[in-house]
Formats: sequence, structure tokens, C-alpha cells
Amino acid sequence: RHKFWETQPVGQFRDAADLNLPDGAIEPPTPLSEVRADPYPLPAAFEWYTCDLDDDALLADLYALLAHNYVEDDENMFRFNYSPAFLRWALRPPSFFRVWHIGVRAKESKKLVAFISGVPARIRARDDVVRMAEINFLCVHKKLRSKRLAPVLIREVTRRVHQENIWQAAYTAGVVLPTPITTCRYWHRSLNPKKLIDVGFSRLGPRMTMSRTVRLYKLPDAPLTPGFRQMELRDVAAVTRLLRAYLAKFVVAPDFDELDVEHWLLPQEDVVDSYLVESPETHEVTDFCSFYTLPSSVLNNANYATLKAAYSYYNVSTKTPLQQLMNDALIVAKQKNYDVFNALDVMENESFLKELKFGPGDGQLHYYLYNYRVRNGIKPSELGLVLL
Ligand code: NHW
Ligand code: EN5
Repeated sequence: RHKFWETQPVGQFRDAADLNLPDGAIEPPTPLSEVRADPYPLPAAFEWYTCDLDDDALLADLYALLAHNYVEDDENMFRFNYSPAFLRWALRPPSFFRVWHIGVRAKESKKLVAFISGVPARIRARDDVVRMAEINFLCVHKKLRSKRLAPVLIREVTRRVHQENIWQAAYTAGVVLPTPITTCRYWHRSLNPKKLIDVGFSRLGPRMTMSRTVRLYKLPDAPLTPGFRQMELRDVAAVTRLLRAYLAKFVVAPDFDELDVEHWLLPQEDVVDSYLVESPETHEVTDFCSFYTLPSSVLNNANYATLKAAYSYYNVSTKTPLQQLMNDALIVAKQKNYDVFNALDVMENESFLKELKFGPGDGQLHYYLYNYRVRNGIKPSELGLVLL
């Protein structure tokens, strides 16, 4: 049934019930000298193209490939529209490898027709901190679908990851593959209900009018928690301490150091937003919340072209109740003109979703590890990892 995935070191559906298989690597590393030295062959009309994200023209091509061909919802009403600045941020974390930004071009026209990427990360599973690649932005142009190009892209990124002596990877997908470590649900909090209903993202509830709906989702004009402010460069050490202590509670989570926090959490306009609570008395940083910006194109709507969505990222509460902290996150997102605030049921998010009027979406997100078994899988609440 899975001609490609059956050949890969991932949990196979047939082994799911076998409780004797140990946690950890499914197959051992091979000597670097045995890693295939040359790229996998592509159909004759295409060539590999290592992408340079410093190059504005390449970035514009990558942006366009994804804007027209990347992930859509199940009814093809919306398509993710990652911005160029977001792509640069997502693909160039500390110690990134340029050769993991892998394009496929048509030889003749030089048009970019497919892409896959990896970035390095340290991810902890139980007490094992593992160097991994986070794989994302796998995309094949709509006109080239179902020709088995995706397995070639996946094998090629795997080869280039192996060349850096890295043997594990983490990735998410909306489709079921062998075998998720956990399956999360998307939840959505309307900030601009009228627009969401107009574009078909949400519906007027039964026995609800538009004005009652608008009132239901109303939020205060400014955050309520004293000491709530934007994160700054001087906060990196304090935020790293908070986040490391918090992520230690989860079974699978990234192992962030200060360089990672500076990259992934320092605010960048329309890319990532981070706020913290600095105690007005002690000036101690006690709480932290963040979200990233991922608009979606609205397909086939006469009134609107894009939906501005915030996605909950990493949040830590030690003094301010998590629900109050996230309410302030909703308030600043509303101030900044986002239409919707999305969150997964990971970490402790279940504790605020219903109370803050998030509703369950129709999409799921499956989390995977490559060449790493986590026996029986984990619950979404045991997962401390958010991929972009
Ligand atoms: S998930 C988003 C993926 N992208 C999209 O959905 C965009 C729209 N769709 C497309 O562009 C986030 C195409 O439909 C794609 C498939 C390219 C998805 N992951 O070429 P064929 C990520 O980027 C398998 C993995 O004919 P296609 C994470 C499928 O099961 N595999 O299909 C990416 C089948 O294999 P099977 C996927 O529709 C993680 C084969 O591809 C998949 O023209 C990648 C069919 O290929 C998906 N999302 O192109 C894995 N979708 O065995 C990383 C389909 O079932 C692994 N397939 O026959 C780790 C690597 C690094 C390891 C390092 C140690
Ligand atoms: C890798 N980084 O399906 C990502 N989104 O629920 C790749 N639904 O937006 C994998 N269908 O439920 C991504 N509105 C997998 C997700 C792909 C995109 C996707 C879902 C997530 C989504 C919306 C729109 C549905 C449109 C029709 C949805 C309901 C919102 C409503 C608001 C009010 C309270 C109840 C819920």
C-alpha cells in the first residue's frame, strides 16, 4: 500500500502492536564513506538546484511555487501563503545547511517546479537528545503530481542529511503515513468573525445572528496583565531559562539554547511575535507567549484574497495563569489585525482552548519521526514541539 514508505526506517503499521521493539533508532548509522556520493537521478527534463535564500530572485520563485502549489484544506478553499520573510526565517536557523534547501528546476526554462527542505535541530525524546533534521516545505508543482517525484525528493534530502552525519528527522503532515507518533487537532479562535464567515472559513452558528457572533468574539482593546510587553534581545537568557524548564515536562520537545531562542522567538514583524510578563515589582520574567504569522490565500472569493492567521507557538506560564496569558495573546493579535488565531492541542493548550472560545477545526496534523521509534506513540499533551 505504501510502495515508498514501506522501504524506509519508520514505524511500520504492521509493527505497531509489537511492544518488544525498543525506543530509539530503528537502524544504526552507516559509515559516512558509505553514504551515496551523488544525487539521485531525476527524470531527464529536470535538474537539482541548491537554493540560495540570500538571492531575492530565488526567494521570489520559491515563494511563488509555494503560494500556488503548497498545502490546501480538504475542500480547496484556502492555501497556505508563507511570506518570503517567513521562509528566510524558517530555513536559516543557527547552523543551517545551504545544501538542505533543495529545489528541482526544469532544465530548459529553469523554472522551479519542486522543493524540499531541512533545517538542523536538537530534539529530545524522553531522555535522549538527538540531532535531527526538521523536514518541511515539500512541494511538487500541481502539473507534476502523482509521478513519484516526492520519493525522489525525500531520498535526496535524506542523503544530504546523512552527509552531515545526522540520521534522524522530524516532520508533520496533514496526511496519514507510517506511522504518526501522535495526531493533533487544529483549533481556531475567531478574531474577525464577519470576514471568516464571508470567506467560508467558519459558519454562523445555529440560532446566531451576525451581531451576536461579533459580540461573542469581542476582546478588550489592550492586554490586561500588568507587565505584559514584547520580548526584546535583552530577554533571551531569561526566556531560554523559562522555556527549557517548561519543555523538560514533555516527552518529545526541542532542546533550545540561547542562539535558538534568539532565532526562533525574537519578534520579527509579520513573521514571529513574542510577549512576556515582566513582574512590575521584581522585574523577573515569569511568563511568555508567542505566535507565528501564516496567512492563507482565499481561493475563489470575490471580496477577499487573504486570511491573516496567527499560529500559537511556544507558551510558558509560571505566575500568570495560562488562560489569562493566552487571552492577552488573542488581544494583541486582534490589535494587529489578525482574522483568526489557531492552535494545536499540544502541550497544555487543552487547558484554555474551550474557555477562550476556540472551536475544533476540520484539519488534523500528524507528527512523525524518521528512523526513531517511540513505542506506542504519545498523546498530543505529551508533545512539546511545534513545527512551522
Ligand atoms: S507536509 C506538506 C506536504 N506538502 C503538500 O502537501 C503540498 C501539496 N502537495 C504536494 O506538493 C509538511 C504533493 O502532493 C506532494 C506529494 C509533494 C506532497 N509527506 O510524488 P508522488 C512537509 O513538507 C508520499 C511524506 O507520486 P505527489 C513534510 C505518498 O505517501 N510523504 O505524490 C514532508 C507516496 O508514497 P507511498 C508523502 O502527490 C515530510 C508518495 O509520496 C507526503 O505528486 C517528507 C507519492 O509520491 C507527505 N506530505 O507529491 C518526509 N505526501 O509510500 C521526510 C505524499 O505511500 C522524511 N507522500 O506510495 C525524513 C527525511 C529526512 C531523513 C533524515 C535522516
Ligand atoms: C506542515 N507545517 O486543513 C503543515 N486547515 O482545521 C502541513 N480549517 O483551517 C499540514 N474545509 O476548520 C497541514 N474552520 C494540515 C492542515 C491543512 C490546512 C487545513 C484546517 C485546520 C482549517 C478551517 C477551514 C475549513 C474550510 C473548509 C476550519 C472552522 C473554524 C470554526 C471557527 C469558529 C469555531 C468553530 C471552528
